[in-house]
Amino acid sequence: MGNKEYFKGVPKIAYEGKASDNPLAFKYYNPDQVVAGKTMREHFKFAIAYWHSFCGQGSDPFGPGTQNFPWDQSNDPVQAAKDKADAAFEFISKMGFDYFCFHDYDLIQEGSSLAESEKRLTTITDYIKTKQDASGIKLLWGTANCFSNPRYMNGAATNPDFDVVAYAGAQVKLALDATMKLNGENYVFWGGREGYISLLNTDMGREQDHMARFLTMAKDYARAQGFTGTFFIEPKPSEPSKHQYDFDAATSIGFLQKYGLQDDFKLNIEVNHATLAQHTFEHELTVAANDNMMGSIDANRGDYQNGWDTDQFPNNIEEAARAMMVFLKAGGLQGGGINFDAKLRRNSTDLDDLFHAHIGGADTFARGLLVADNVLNDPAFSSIVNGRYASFDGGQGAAFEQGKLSLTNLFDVATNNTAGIKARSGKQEFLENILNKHI
Ligand code: XUL
Ligand code: CO
Repeated sequence: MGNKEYFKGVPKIAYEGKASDNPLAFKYYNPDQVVAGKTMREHFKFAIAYWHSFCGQGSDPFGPGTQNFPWDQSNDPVQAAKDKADAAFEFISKMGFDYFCFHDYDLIQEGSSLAESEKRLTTITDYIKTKQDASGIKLLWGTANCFSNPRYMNGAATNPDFDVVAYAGAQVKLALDATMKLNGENYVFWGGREGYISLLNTDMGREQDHMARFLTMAKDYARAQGFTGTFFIEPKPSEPSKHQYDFDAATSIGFLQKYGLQDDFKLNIEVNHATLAQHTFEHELTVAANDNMMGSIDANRGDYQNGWDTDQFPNNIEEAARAMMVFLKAGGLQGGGINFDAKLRRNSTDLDDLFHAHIGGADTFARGLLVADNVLNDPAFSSIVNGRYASFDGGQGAAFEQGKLSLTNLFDVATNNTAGIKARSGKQEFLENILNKHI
């Protein structure tokens, strides 16, 4: 921690249980509590998002920031970056979380040339490394912001101008260097403007080939430097582009498999991106888990009445519980953790609002995990799901699953079925009641 304390009067957040009235305490997130064989701390690997919590000051397309962070006052970019790092590490330590995530230019303002940016990144990563060593706080993943600078208005890896693609490559190289220097466990690609605004001016097939080529080069570079972590693609259907190539989990998995990237890349599933794609969070996790691609989670929530990425802090227990059922059945995440990619509302202007937001988010996931574990261990629940597929457990159903039947065999089975097809209830309402009982 630097000399200055930014979050004065806020102690380290402790678990006090649900009977506690202390707003600055966890009610459900008990890092040391074992659920389904692991502590909550191990299950979740909670991370804070540098950009929302320490960079964004509440600006939106209709007005400037409202939050006037005390660590963002210096006109000297290096001093401002160090102050921000001091505030971030103080906050993460007080939350008792183990991880953070960043974009390259969240850490320090981009320079006016690549050389200047590289110099700045070296200075700030040197500083952050000492803070990591002192606190034990780790880097869950790093990424490059290849979408804010106007040079990327037509995309980064998918830009129709090779000079921009090359610039993005240089930026990703520096972001990978920074991630590896800080012992990042993973590296993320969110395709900010990798998509199109109009198909009239876009060669989609060529752009997707370029994106795959770019990802392969980034992966090969990092592997050659000894990086053993996982790369994540973060699906999102639109915003800022009209259409993003990593539309949803199924589209992204198809893309990775088409270009032979599925062994090095997994998915980072974000709640609000799932709902923007007209899916549920639970659906996107299920699609990923089915292909062993459930890499990491960006935790937040949308607004049920709004069609944009509101990135609110998670607080929907049922949504979290359904997600944690998928999570537990899959045996957890492939290398990632739970990053709070969420921002305070523009009118949440007190410094303690950031604590309430993260406490609520962690408690929501903890409660979701406890509910999910109870539901999965409820015999009434599992017997119904298993029972629905019992006809495949033996006889001709098992032969079908094993690939031993032909279409003619199905014809014979159907013809010989003199008893007819019985109506079998899906028992949805019954199962919903069991879920709600455990909530
Ligand atoms: C944008 C988003 C990003 C990525 C990292 O919607 O989720 O913050 O998580 O670039
Ligand atoms: Co995200």
